[in-house]
Amino acid sequence: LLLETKLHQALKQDRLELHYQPKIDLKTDSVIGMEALLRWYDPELGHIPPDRFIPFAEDCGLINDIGVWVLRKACAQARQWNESHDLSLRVAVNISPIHISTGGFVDMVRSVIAETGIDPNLLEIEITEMSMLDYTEDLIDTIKQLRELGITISLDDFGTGYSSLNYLKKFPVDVLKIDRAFVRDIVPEKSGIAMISAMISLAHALNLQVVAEGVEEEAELNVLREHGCEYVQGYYFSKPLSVEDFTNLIVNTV
Ligand code: G
Ligand code: G
Ligand code: NA
Ligand code: MN
Repeated sequence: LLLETKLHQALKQDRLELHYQPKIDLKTDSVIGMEALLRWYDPELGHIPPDRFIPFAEDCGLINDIGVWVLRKACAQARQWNESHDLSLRVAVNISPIHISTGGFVDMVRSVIAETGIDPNLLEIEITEMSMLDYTEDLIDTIKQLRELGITISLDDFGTGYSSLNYLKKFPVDVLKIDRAFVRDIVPEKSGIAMISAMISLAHALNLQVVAEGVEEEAELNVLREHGCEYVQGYYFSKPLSVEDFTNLIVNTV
């Protein structure tokens, strides 16, 4: 209960923060967008990682309010960066399967787009593979409506946990994000390369683009490049950055 009260207050008092991790296009080696990642610092409890408080927020019913807050904040920030620096960065926001399955989700997104003035083509929504576990026709319909607005839909943490290739052909997504567990296995194991190569081929066969997460080593990057992966994220390029640090990055490199 203490944690719930604190999280609720942090949200109401605007004390949650978003960090942004650059996404790199391997064709041009340039930053083409960023993933918004939540950070929560509590004066008494210290830094609480999203791995801990997101599942908690899903359990206690705060996740939808958090999702709206994140979407608003990320869209407003992306718009500002794009306007100030004459860029077309696409911002990716993580949305909980609980939230996206809530009635009125598409209307909410539509109003955030209107309110922040973001170009919907520069907005991406990441949903985890978990969302597909017991999907409904309503969820598929929601995703279709979001794509009709111009929003990119990506399937996060692909290959972990509940993988079933069956849903992939039913789900109208644009991008497949290969989980960093697979990237970690690239070097030095040969079977790791085979897995990555197969995942990229599968994605391309389904007309999906591929993002590899958690790229830390040049050797990993080389394998991904060789196998036609389009985009990467990871510490090799940059960890998630505060607004100030991300601003410096785009000022200096984009
Ligand atoms: O930020 P970090 O790199 O520690 O992320 C840990 C986990 O928390 C990831 O699985 C990530 O998807 C999730 N996460 C981070 N920010 C958000 C958010 O804004 N909303 C949701 N639903 N999950 C998030
Ligand atoms: O689950 P999701 O993919 O949304 O979350 C991304 C998580 O991965 C965040 O916790 C982010 O901080 C973390 N991350 C991003 N890049 C790297 C990396 O290169 N290595 C590792 N170990 N973690 C990373
Ligand atoms: Na994500
Ligand atoms: Mn992921």
